[in-house]
Amino acid sequence: MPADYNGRWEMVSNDKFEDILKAIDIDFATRKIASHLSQTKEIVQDGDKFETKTLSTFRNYEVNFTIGEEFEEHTKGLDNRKVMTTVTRDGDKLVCVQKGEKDNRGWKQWLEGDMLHLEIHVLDKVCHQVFKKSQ
Ligand code: VL7
Repeated sequence: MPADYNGRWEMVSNDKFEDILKAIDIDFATRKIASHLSQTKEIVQDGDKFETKTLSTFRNYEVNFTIGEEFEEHTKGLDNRKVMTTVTRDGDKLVCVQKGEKDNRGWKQWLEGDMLHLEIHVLDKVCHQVFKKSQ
């Protein structure tokens, strides 16, 4: 059975997030706010289909995808770019590639017990977020 990402996940750590914000040209004032946010992930997974919400007191971001199907992602409220996004599986890991203006952009997500790990990368920068299952 593939990994089950369903549920609500509360951020417990967010290492090097500001490096990512800089790499995607987020302005100083927004970085100062964004880097101190606690994020919550809400994921509804049905087989290969995912509906995801990343929530915070400042901004929310929703993106839905199906494994293996490329789509145009608009990073609305984040860096407001358009990227061509594909999410695939590598075992139980989800591997996302976001083709666009910024090289080597994407993320990897996996589970370890009741923790969800998300590694976000852009250029040579890597951020590691950990979330704990809450519901
Ligand atoms: C989503 C962060 C930050 C601009 C505001 C910060 C608001 C809360 O796509 C993502 O996750 C996947 C995998 O879990 C969803 O399916 C990452 C957060 C990206 C980029 C850019 C800062 C402005 C933080 C939305």
